[in-house]
Parts: sequence; C-alpha cells; structure tokens
Amino acid sequence: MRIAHTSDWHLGRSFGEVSLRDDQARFCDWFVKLVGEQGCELVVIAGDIYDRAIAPTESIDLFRDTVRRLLATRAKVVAITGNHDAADRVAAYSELLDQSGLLLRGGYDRIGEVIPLPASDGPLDLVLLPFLHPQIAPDGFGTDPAARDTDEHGDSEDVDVDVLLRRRSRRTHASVLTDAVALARPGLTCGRSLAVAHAFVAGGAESASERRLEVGGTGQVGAELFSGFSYTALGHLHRPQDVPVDGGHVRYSGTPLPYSFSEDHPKSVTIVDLATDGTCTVEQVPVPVGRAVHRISGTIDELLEPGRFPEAHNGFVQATVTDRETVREAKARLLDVYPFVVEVRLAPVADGHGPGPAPENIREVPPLQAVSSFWEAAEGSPPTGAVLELLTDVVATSVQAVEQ
Ligand SMILES: [Mn+2]
Repeated sequence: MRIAHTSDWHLGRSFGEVSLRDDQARFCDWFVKLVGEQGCELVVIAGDIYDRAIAPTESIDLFRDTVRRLLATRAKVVAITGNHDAADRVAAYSELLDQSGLLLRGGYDRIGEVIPLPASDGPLDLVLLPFLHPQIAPDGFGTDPAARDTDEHGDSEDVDVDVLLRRRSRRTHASVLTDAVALARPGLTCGRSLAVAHAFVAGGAESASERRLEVGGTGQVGAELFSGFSYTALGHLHRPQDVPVDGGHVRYSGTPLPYSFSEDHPKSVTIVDLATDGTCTVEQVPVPVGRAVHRISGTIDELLEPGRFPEAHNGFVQATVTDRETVREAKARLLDVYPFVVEVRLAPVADGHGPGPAPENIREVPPLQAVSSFWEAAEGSPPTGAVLELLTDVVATSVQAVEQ
C-alpha cells in the first residue's frame, strides 16, 4: 500500500509580517493532486495541523476543504494533534468523523487503541499517538511503577494529594509516550503496522522554528520506543529526516514550507510504499510551491546592486547590512529589490583595530577610552576626525561636571 506522510502544516502561520495563507493553500492544492496521481491509499498528517491553539477560521476552512478533497481521491486520512494544536478542540468530533474516512486523534481519550485498517493488499494496524502533554495525563499514566510503589507505602487505596502531585511532576514526554505505546502493543496482530506520533525523537536535527517541548532535552524520547513498527510517521521536527532505529523505519516528513531562516533545506512530503510483510521503501517528493528562505549579507550598496543575489528576489530574505556608517531606512530600501525581506540586521564589520583586551578593573579605564571603545563596538571602527573631537569635548565637559 502507498502512504503519503506529511506533518507540521502550521495553518495560519505568518513569516515575519507576511501571511502564508496563499502559500499554504497552494501547497494543499498541489498535495491533493499528488495524492490522487500517486494513488495513495492513506494520507498521514503527523501533528501541528494549525499554528495556534485558537486557529483562524480561514485555516479551519482550508483544512476541512483539503480533507474533503483528499477523501474524494478515495484515500483515507489520518491526522493527530501536535503541541501547537488544541487537542480537545481539534479532535472534538473524532468519533463522528471516523465514519467519514478521516481518523483524527488528540489527547488521552483513545490512547491504546489499535485501528485495523483494511488496505487493498491486506490489513494494517494503525496506532495514533498525538502529542501528549505529561502534566495533563490521567493519574497513574506515565509514572514509573517502582516510584509509584514507594510513594504509596503499599497502601494503594488512599493516596494523598502530595503523592499525586509528586507523581505528576515526575512525568516526562518519554514516560507518557512509553505508556501509550505499551498500551497499544498487545493489539498489534497483523505483522504490518504504522505508528503516527508528534514528538522530539533523540537523534533528530532541530530547526529554529519548533516550539521547544521542554528545556534541556527532557522533552526527547528514544527512537527505540518505535522499534517493531513497520513505519513510524513523525511530526515535530521541521527538517525531513530518517531517525536511525533497529527494527523499523522512523522518519520525519518535515514541514511543507519553511517557517524560519534556519530551514534553508528543500521542503518535501514523503511517499511510503509499505509491503504486506512490513518492509518499506521511501521517496521524498519536493514541494514545488512556497518561497525559499535566503540569508544575504553585505553593505547596503552591495545588497541593492541589481543581480547580486538573484535567487533572493522571490524568497523570504534576512539581510545583514555590514556598513560601518549608520544606514537609514535600510528595510524600506531593501524592499524595493527584495519584496519579501522579513528581517534586517545591522552588523557593522570591524576594521581590525579591536578595542583591545578587557581591563582588569573597569574603573581604571579613562573615560575617553571607554567611550571610544563603545563607539567602535557599535559602529565598527574607532571615532576619528570631527566625531572624535566632539566626543573628546563631551567627555571633558562631563568629567568636569562630575568633579565639581
Ligand atoms: Mn511544528
């Protein structure tokens, strides 16, 4: 059977001040066509359907119309919620939607469920693992049983509030997801299985635009959690990539469009051919719509020179302006050449005469030298000529005023 795997649509997102509505709609058009042309039986959207918990109505409309058109190609659609989605809103009607061919899951309600999916070439066991927030897990979920026994001192009938709170605070993304997978495993019967999850699996490469699950790596889960599933369709990381694991194929499809300047890699969706014995082949299909991201750097004259950065004219641009003098209206001027310049950074290049080593005691630095160092750090070169005269004057006057 053939599966189209995608994730992190982030419908409703903007790039800087530029709305991505039209690009996202164009992606959806292209994707529906691809699914039809490729004869995909199943479409997988692995979380972060929307960018925000309260999605704009135009994004909700776009998702509904896209799903309707996907179902019209006779594919089934499975989607889970990610950390950006409000699980209880997005998955509110999941029971009713099952009848339509859209299997949508969010939150803890249906964890442990294995959905038997009859494909044209045989059965498939489907396990949907939406993003699970550890702190809202049901009691007893995601808690190490050994720790639970110590907490309770053998008395499981009467657990006090402190114990419950302690237990709750000990939960992690790994612990709740481990429990979720463990609940589902006994239901796997047919030898071909697909897991869909939204998580930061250890070994994956991050971009700048994923909202961190936790600080300091505790949000990560081990890839071995998914070993034994024929294919694991992941969402969360925005770069398309395989995650190495023994016994199975674990993969991030990445986003359909770049959502930060760190995402200068080509965007794609993944087409998976999953054989009845569970072996799979994977093809990355480039997404032909949307704007690429470009980081360009130079003096304002270099940046404005026609044909200097031709590939950047149509893309989202982060421009670093390296002039040592102040550049006025940099963004407005750059907009003439790069209509989608989103970010302008002023980073004057120093001329090699650095401010010298930091003094041991800042109070020993003569005031004029301190001001000159600051000027050089801000402007890229030490003050000279009229500027130096003016600064000398101002410093002398100020010193006099302080001493009086
Ligand atoms: Mn995301």
